[in-house]
Amino acid sequence: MAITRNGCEGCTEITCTSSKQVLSQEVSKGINTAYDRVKSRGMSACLFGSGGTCCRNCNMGPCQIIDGVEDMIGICGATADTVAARNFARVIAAGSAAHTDHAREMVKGFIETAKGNSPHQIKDVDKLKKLAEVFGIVTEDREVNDIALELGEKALAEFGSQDDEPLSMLKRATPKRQAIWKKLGIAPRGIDREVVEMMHRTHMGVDQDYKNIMLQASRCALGDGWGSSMLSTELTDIMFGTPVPRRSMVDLGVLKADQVNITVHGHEPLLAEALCIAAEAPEMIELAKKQGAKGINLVGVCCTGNEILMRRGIPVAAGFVQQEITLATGAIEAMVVDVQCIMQSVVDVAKSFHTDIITTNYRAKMDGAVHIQFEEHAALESAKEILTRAIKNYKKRGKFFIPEDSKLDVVVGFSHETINYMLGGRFRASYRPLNDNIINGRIRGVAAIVGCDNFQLSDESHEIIARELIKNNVLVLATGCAATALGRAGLVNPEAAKYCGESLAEVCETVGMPPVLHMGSCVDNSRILIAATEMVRQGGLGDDISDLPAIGTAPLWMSEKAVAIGQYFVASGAQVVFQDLPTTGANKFNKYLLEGLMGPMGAHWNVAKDPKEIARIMIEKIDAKRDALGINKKTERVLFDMDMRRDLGSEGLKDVGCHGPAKV
Ligand code: SF4
Ligand code: MSK
Repeated sequence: MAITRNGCEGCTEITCTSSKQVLSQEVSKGINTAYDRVKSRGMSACLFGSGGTCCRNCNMGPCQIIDGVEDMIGICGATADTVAARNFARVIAAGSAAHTDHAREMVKGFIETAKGNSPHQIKDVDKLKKLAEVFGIVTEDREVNDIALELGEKALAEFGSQDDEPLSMLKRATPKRQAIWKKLGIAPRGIDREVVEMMHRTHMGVDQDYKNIMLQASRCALGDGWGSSMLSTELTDIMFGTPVPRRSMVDLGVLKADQVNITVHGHEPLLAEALCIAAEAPEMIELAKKQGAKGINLVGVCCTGNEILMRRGIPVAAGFVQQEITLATGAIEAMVVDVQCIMQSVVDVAKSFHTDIITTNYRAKMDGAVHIQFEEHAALESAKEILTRAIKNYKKRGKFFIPEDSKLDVVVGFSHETINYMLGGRFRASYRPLNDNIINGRIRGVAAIVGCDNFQLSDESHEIIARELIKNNVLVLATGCAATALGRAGLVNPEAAKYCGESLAEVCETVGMPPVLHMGSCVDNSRILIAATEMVRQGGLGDDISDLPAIGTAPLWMSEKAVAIGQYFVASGAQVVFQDLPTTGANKFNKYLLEGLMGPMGAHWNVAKDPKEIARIMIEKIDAKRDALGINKKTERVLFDMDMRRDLGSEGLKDVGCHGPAKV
């Protein structure tokens, strides 16, 4: 039995039914997965690495520091706190860089769309105009594409801006938060600049004060949350459509025995959207039929999956931890990948089958994969070339196994606009009903469960936390692979109201919404920032995000992006709870993250290993905010009468394009 970095035994056991089913079949015999590798590693993780005190920032090292031991500081004199802070800040810089490079591609794709050089069009004109206003762009009496082009160009300029002016999107934050950023000098300027400055300040012999390092780490993370991630989400919505509630399915049972199965895996939706359009082209369907298939079944993996799930209702087969297992079904003709979270091992797993791994982005190639460059200016042609290669593999398919019963209904598409309409109705869209329900105690608070899944920690954590929260009347917002895991657990569905505490169940049943609202991919955590800010703006819950009875967790974080997200939540005033942080080897710095950030930021990190303990902390923090707001009084329970149902907007889901709670 392996001992993981947490010293925890046995948490590598797979609990997911569909994964277990696939791995128990003859077809997947001999396939080596990450679960096997974690088990066979047979040694504890390096204490210096996991505690954050191994430094290799210069060639006098690597230096392994032991906090409190005189001779065990760096050759240069760097202390454990400096080293751990530099390492932590570099994780944030790397995570922010990933979101930023993704966002830049989306903005460039948006500009090409505005110029008419892509198969896409501006779909959400209302949102375009609202965002244009944020950038000070005149919208009256102008062509849609004209406004979009100016917006795209202004947005692109913010990546490389050398001015000391704060990013335009920061204006969307509460005045109090903007004042905090200004006072601390952490309002991000150019998005790329903050990553560069972070890397510079963590170079040998530059910033050696952990508190000062965390100021820049916050600025860098805010440049991600309120800059690149928010730009990506908003421009993607404008171009591909802002998500509205729709039904779909998750888990490996969405693969189809008699169709060409193609998975799209990664993050940038430009390619996935083009594949969706191309897969409907008559000549592609005809080609599939010629190969003996009944059609083309495009399904998602990881966050590209979440993007097309949210906007098109295309099923998600798997989250991060299931990517190898998806291939081990033997039923995949091609796994088409772009950037981020693609394990190199998928190439090896695919070799046991007829499956092609198709890389599509010059920045992300893999030895042994087929590379077909996706060209945005010829998006449909690229997409068709990729599909053709995949379709032609269908005839080569050998033995396969699809766990057909493993597919769960989900209702997804909860953008912050949807939540607005859903609760307030089309004609009086507002967060007022949500705030009122929090104030009157029907909804105890709001919790975000976001981020990855991970082979080193129990894969049931998301579900355990979510069940505890909704049982205690806490509404859950979910993104990324966490949302997929919660979908697999049957919680992203209005019927899951039966697992809620009485008052949250009543709200969910009245509106017809799930108690876990799927808000999209990992860049879409910026939706949560906007939703939280709207709640503040609506009134009655304080004057900053830090006053809200709201909290986030990324329990199974794997990617550096999750730490960047955690830090932009904290620097925006929202507390977060993770299962571990690579900072435990540095006492003062660790304490600063877990307590000290409260002073300047109004929020801090929390750590708890056990999922039930995470839920307990989240509820405790929510209650503390309710106490501070003076809304934690026990109120007499009031049953919903017809007027209250109308107030809650029981027509909500219908308003945004669906047909009422029962038929969403
Ligand atoms: Fe060692 Fe200092 Fe160089 Fe880091 S920067 S490797 S602590 S000498
Ligand atoms: S894909 S970053 S494992 S959420 Fe966004 Fe999932 Fe985390 Fe990758």
